[in-house]
Amino acid sequence: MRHLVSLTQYLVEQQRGKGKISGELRLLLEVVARACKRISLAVSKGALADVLGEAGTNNVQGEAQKKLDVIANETLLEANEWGGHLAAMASEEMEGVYSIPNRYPRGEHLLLFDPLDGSSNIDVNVSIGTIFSVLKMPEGVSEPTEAHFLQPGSRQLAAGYAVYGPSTLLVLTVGDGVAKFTLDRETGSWTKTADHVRIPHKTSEYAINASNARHWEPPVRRYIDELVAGAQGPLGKNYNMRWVASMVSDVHRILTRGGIFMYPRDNRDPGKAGRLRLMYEANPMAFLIEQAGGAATNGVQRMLDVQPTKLHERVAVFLGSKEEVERVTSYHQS
Ligand code: AFP
Repeated sequence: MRHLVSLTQYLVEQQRGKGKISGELRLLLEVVARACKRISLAVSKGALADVLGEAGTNNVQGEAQKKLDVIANETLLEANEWGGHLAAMASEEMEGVYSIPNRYPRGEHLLLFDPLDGSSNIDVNVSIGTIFSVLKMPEGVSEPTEAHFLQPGSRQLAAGYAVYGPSTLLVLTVGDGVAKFTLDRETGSWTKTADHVRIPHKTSEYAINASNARHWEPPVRRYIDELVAGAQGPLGKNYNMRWVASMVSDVHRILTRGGIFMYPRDNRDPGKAGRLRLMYEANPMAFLIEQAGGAATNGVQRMLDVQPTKLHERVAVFLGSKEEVERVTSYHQS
């Protein structure tokens, strides 16, 4: 029988064989993966379990919360608060930092997550996901605050996402490349189905919400015009476009077959640097993309070098196949 590698075995290898992660980080990742299984179960029940539609509340971003946003957030909090592997958590769905309650032991890690990314797709049965990022709690700090989370993405110890699609997948990096796991619903285990994933440097596929074109800044308009010009244009080849409006799904496609994903800042709201959040969307995805040989920038600098100033700050995102990301970034710099 073919030897199937489970997530646990992969993490034990990373801990004991390669010394890439600590025992506490291994426990953290296993707990997060287990929480994603529970979220996947809720998502898959859909209307049968009354998990669709609005929750009737707004999140810190002022966005109407879906019932599944709240369920996913609570699932991650409840799964992670008692294990002793975390000092605190932060979520797209919560304004402030969630410190581990005093009745539980505290660990040395910080966990950030977008519990359910792509919420606008829930009610139309399009793939959605969970994005997570792990940082180290600074030494000698007893009470974690927002300031302790404000570390550049290059400090991440691990990052990943679950995508709740035709199959439920977990895609993870601990700094030793990118591994993909498929949820085996018969055994309930995450089974490794790909390792050392590599993104092609070149691509013919791009992802952007083209309805915002009139709001884009000149470098983005120039780049998209060149893509649309195809073989007759300066890039000399035809391109295809995809936009799922679920970052996890678009990034998963890019990790699987290449492409470039863009959510640029636009002039709809000059105070906002785009729509996506740095700490729990752009940074974890940037870590994965770089580990797979791609590139990720905010248009002018490497994403993982951006110094955060606020927990929920937004950032322009250009990530995917290295050649295309470097091209559009160079247009911003020229
Ligand atoms: P929701 O979670 O509110 O659906 O937002 C999803 C998202 O943050 C990201 O997953 C998508 O790439 C992006 O927003 C889609 O934004 P547009 O709806 O403006 O295309």
